[in-house]
Amino acid sequence: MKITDAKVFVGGPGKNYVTLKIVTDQGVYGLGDATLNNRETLPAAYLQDYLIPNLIGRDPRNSEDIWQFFYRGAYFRRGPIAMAAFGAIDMALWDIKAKLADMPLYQLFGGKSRDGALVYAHATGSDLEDLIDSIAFYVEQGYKAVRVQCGIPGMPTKGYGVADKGLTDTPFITDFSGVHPKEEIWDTDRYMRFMPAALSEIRDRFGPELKILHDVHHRLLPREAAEFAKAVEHVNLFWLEDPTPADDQSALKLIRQHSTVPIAIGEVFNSIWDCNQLIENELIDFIRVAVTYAGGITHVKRIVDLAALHHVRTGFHGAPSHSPLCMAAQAHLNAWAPNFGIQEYLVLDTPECDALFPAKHTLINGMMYVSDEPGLGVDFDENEAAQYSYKPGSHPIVRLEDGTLWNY
Ligand code: KDG
Ligand code: MG
Repeated sequence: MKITDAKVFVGGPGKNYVTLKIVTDQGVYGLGDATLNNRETLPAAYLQDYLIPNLIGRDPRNSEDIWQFFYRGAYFRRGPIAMAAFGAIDMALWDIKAKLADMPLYQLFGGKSRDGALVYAHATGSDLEDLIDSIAFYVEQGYKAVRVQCGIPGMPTKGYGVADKGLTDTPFITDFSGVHPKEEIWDTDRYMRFMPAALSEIRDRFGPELKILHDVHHRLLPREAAEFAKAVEHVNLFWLEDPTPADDQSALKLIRQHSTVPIAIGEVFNSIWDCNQLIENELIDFIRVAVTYAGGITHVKRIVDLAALHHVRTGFHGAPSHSPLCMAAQAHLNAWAPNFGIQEYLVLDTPECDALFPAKHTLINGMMYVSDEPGLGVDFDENEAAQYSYKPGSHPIVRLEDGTLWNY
């Protein structure tokens, strides 16, 4: 069996999805996602210029050897662009493998450990009352877990994760007016004065059952993060996400010394080498890698297995950064993983997105049910894709009030 062709498509409804299609001499094809948010043309070029020419003629069933060939063969290892490109190839090869077996992908990992996987929604408000309305909206829809992000009084711009248009607006964060980023202003003191009390009030309003998550989005220094984690301990958060930028992994020790609040980190990690020490030293509770950014199913499954040895559960990234293909790969891992925790999931199933990526995975009452179709269970309509193309866009950047550049 041989790979005869592979194509990359960039574009989609409201997003620059990077979709890879690998075609074989037996008519079976596989699909993968290489969408690297706001840098989409780069994994696409890596695939087109270097990886695809080396894929043609290989046996697609040898997904492990192909992964090692690209990872070791590049000499310069890791990095989000390369790992997203390898991730798409790997996802597509697992898709082919499961289609050949005529099984849904989770069967190749060891079958289902659960029927539905818990997901969390994003609640957002420009102030606390708005946020409470937004949480109530998701609770009424049956969600058991909600991430809560709030505008901070007195902060000149809205703060991370706060949507522009009210309670159900998806904060896509990409500004498609070009590659020059908009600027936001961050003020740690205002955040530290407001957010712990706001989280307490949310807990009081919604009671003990609701799983409440909050994303600091890398904004605090280690000592501040420890103070924050201590201050919110009584709120009983499901997790506190990215309290500090995790490049300095020893910072997490300080948080642990001061608080038992569960910590979730990893959406910017792209390899096991970014998180093995955090996991082995049991400094985190949830690992947030995404199948796309972290080298595909082959590599992420290794991270999940290492995490399981250290009581670290999964909480894969699922912002509207990834295409339904990555979300499906994660849904199959979620169905299997003995150490599954939760899945971030923003409903993107607009009619346009469903037409581009037809699939039968379902979301009912805040639980995700993986489809039993062979493979990933997501298709890609090339005729639909023909109407989309790449649109330049950017994340905002963040500065302190005096102009100092800060962490987005
Ligand atoms: O591209 C950046 C986004 O994926 C990120 O800001 C989303 O932090 C995020 C989250 O938790 O979903
Ligand atoms: Mg996050």
